[in-house]
Amino acid sequence: MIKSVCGYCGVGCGIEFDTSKLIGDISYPTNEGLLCAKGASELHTIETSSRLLRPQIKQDGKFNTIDWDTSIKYISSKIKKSEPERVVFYLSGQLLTEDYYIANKLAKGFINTNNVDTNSRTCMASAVVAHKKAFGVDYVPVRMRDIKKANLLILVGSNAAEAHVVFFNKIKKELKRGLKLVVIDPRVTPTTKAAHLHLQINVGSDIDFFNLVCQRLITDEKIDSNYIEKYTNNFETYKNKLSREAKTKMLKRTGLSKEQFEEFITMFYENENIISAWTMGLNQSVQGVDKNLSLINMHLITGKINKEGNGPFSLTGQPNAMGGREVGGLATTLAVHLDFEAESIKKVEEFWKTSGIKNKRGLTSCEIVDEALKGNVEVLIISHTDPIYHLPNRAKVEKAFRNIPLIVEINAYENSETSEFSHIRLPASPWGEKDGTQTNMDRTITKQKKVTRTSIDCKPDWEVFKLIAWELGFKKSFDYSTVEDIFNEFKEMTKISKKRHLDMHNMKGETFIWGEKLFKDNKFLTQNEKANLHFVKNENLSEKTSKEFPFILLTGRTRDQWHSGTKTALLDNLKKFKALEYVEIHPNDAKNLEIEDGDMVDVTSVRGEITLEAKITPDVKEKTVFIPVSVRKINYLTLDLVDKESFEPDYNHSAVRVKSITRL
Ligand SMILES: Nc1nc2c(c(=O)[nH]1)N[C@H]1C(S)=C(S)[C@@H](COP(=O)(O)OP(=O)(O)OC[C@H]3O[C@@H](n4cnc5c(=O)[nH]c(N)nc54)[C@H](O)[C@@H]3O)O[C@H]1N2
Ligand SMILES: Nc1nc2c(c(=O)[nH]1)N[C@H]1C(S)=C(S)[C@@H](COP(=O)(O)OP(=O)(O)OC[C@H]3O[C@@H](n4cnc5c(=O)[nH]c(N)nc54)[C@H](O)[C@@H]3O)O[C@H]1N2
Ligand code: SF4
Ligand SMILES: [Mo]
Repeated sequence: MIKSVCGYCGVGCGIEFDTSKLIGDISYPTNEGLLCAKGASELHTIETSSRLLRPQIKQDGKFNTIDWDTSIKYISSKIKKSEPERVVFYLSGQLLTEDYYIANKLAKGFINTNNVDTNSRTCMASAVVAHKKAFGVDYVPVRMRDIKKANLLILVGSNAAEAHVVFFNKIKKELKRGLKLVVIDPRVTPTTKAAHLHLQINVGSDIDFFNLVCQRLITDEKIDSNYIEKYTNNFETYKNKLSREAKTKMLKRTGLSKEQFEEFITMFYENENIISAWTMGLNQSVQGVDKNLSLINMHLITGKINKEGNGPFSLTGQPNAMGGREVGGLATTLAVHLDFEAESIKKVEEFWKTSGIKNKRGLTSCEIVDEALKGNVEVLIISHTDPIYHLPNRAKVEKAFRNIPLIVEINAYENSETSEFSHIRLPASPWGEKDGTQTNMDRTITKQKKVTRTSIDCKPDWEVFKLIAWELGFKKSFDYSTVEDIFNEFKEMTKISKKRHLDMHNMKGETFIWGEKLFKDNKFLTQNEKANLHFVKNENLSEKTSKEFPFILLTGRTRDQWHSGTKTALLDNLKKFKALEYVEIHPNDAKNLEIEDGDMVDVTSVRGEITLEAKITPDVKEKTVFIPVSVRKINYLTLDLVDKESFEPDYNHSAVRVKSITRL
C-alpha cells in the first residue's frame, strides 16, 4: 500500500494506492477518505495518449526526437552565451517543493538571474503581498479544520464547490451542524446555491463592500477596541479616512440593496466566530492587494483573528502554490521568505556557497512578455505550466514569444498551447511517476509518492534542472541523488528565514504543519509586532464597458476540468460532466441580441475574438458573461492590466461584445 497525495488542487487530499486501485486515505485528516472526480482519476492521466515521452527539438517547424544529452548541452550552451538577465525561468505552483527549490537556486544563486516567476503570479500574488503588508509575513493564519469552530463562513470570489470540492463537502457537513454561509460573488454558482445569503455584488466592488461593513462596525461600536489598541497599527488614520467615504456611493457601486446589506450585518453581529475565505474573485484584480486588505481589515478591527474558528483565509488553488512561496520561487522574493536587501543576499549566498546574486527583483509574468517584445529575453525555460494558454492578452504574448530565440518547455504532456512556440520540449515524469513534497492550503506538508515506474525517457522536473546545473559547471552545488537530498537542504535553509519563522527544520517524518505557533499571543512579524491596518478604496481602475463592448467577461473553473485540460480533457469519465467550451449569457441580454441557446457566437474584446456556443442562463448577471477556463483560447480576450504591487493580472474585468453567427 502506497500513501500519497492528490496532485490537483490546494486541498491536498490524501490517497492510498494498492496495486490496482486508488482511493481516498481515510486516515488523512484533510479529506478523511473523500476524493473528487479529478483526484479519483489521477491514475488514468499517467496513461493518456497525449504524454510527452521523448526530448524533442523543433526543426523546420516539426518536432524531431533528440537525446537528453544533446538537449541539455544545447540549452546550457545558450545560457552560457547569454547575459544572465536575459535568461528567464517560468515555473508553477504545480511543481513539487524540490523542483521549485532547485530551479530557484540555479537561477538566482548560480546563473545570477532573478527572473524566476511562476503561474502563481496569476493566482495568489495579491494575497502574498497583502499578507506581508498587514502581518509582516506571507502567512495564512487559518486552517481548514477551523470551520468546525466557526459560526459564520464568508466565501468571497470563491467557487469552492467546483474549485475546492472536498473542502466544500466539509463545509456542507458543517452547515448541518449550524454553520452559516454567506457567498459574495457576481455569479450564481453551485457554491452560492448552498449559501444562506448570496450577495451578488457587481464585479470589482469588494473594497466598497468591506469598507461599508467596517464603517458600520465602527459606528455601531462593534469593534474590539482592546484588540485594536494592543495588536494593530494605524487605527486612527484608518478610521478617519474611512469615515470620509460616502456610504450611498459605495452601496450603489456594489449593486446591493440596503436590505441585503442589513441582512449581512445582522448575520455578522449574530455570529461570534467568523472566517472569511477567498480566492480569484479578490486576487485577480488591478486592485487585488487592496481587495485582500479591505477584507483583512474587517478581521483586525473585530479581533476575529488568531482564534480558533476565526480569521482571513486565503485559499490556494494549486497543489503546491504554498510550497513555491516557502522556497521563494517568485521574482519578487529571493528565497525562504527573504527579499533582496544586502543582508538577506549575504545570508543566502553563504548558505548556497555562491556569489553574485543580484539585488533587484526579477521580471514578473506580464513583464516577461513586455521584455520579450523588446528583444530582451534570450532563453525562456518553462516548467509545469502553459503561459501561452494562461497569460492575459494572448495575441501580445504570442508576439512576444515569437521574439524569444530559445524556449524550452518541460512538460509531461505534448498538447499544451505553448508547445507551438517551444523550440525544445523535455519530457517530465508526471504525478504518479515521481516522488516529492507539496504543501497544501492548510500549511500541511505531505509527500507525493511514485505509484508506478517512471517512463523510460522521462525525468522528474528537479532532475532536469540538476542536469542543466551540472552542464553549466555547478556539479558540486547540485550534487543531489534523491529528492530527500534536496528537501533536507531546503529544511536546513529555512533556519535563515526571518526569525526562523519557516520552521520546516523541525520536520521529522513524512508530514508536518509549518508555522503552527507563528502568530501566538497575536505577535505579528512587523517591526513592532502589531498588524497593520491599511485604508484602501475602490479606485475603479479596471477596463470600462462601452457601447462597442458592453459586457464584462468573468472567467473561472468548472468542477471536473483542470485549466488547459492536458490531464483532464481527454478523460471520458470527466468530460461527460460538462461541455468544455461555452459562454454563459443572461436571458435578457440574449433576447436583446437575438441569441438562442446553442447558437454559435463571436465573443470579441479590443484584443481578440473567439467563437463559442451560447448557453443562456440567469446564473450570470445582466451585462456580464462567463467563460470557463477550459476554453483554451480564453485569453485572447482578457486584458493585461496588473495590480501595481502584486503584478497579478486583472482577468475578471475585460469588456467584450457578443454576437450570434448562427443567425447572421
Ligand atoms: N475543478 C477545478 N478546480 C480548481 C482548478 C481548476 O482548474 N479546476 N484550479 C485551481 C486553481 S489554480 C485556483 S487559483 C482555484 C481558483 O478557485 P476559485 O477562485 O474559487 O475559482 P474561480 O472559478 O476562478 O472562481 C472565482 C469566482 O470569483 C467570482 N468573481 C469574479 N470577479 C469577482 C469580483 O470582482 N468579486 C467577487 N466577490 N467575486 C468575483 C467569479 O464569478 C467566480 O465564481 O481553483 C483551483 N481548483
Ligand atoms: N482567463 C483566465 N486565465 C487564467 C486564470 C483565470 O481564472 N482566468 N487563472 C490563472 C491561474 S489562477 C492559474 S493557476 C493559471 C493556470 O495556468 P497553467 O499553469 O498554464 O495551466 P495548466 O493547464 O494547469 O498547466 C500545467 C501544465 O503542466 C503540465 N504538466 C502536468 N504534469 C506535469 C509534470 O509533472 N511536470 C511538468 N513539467 N509539466 C507537467 C501540463 O501538461 C500543463 O501543460 O491560469 C491563470 N490564467
Ligand atoms: S479536492 Fe482537490 S486535492 Fe482533493 S481530490 Fe479533488 S482535486 Fe484532488
Ligand atoms: Mo491558480
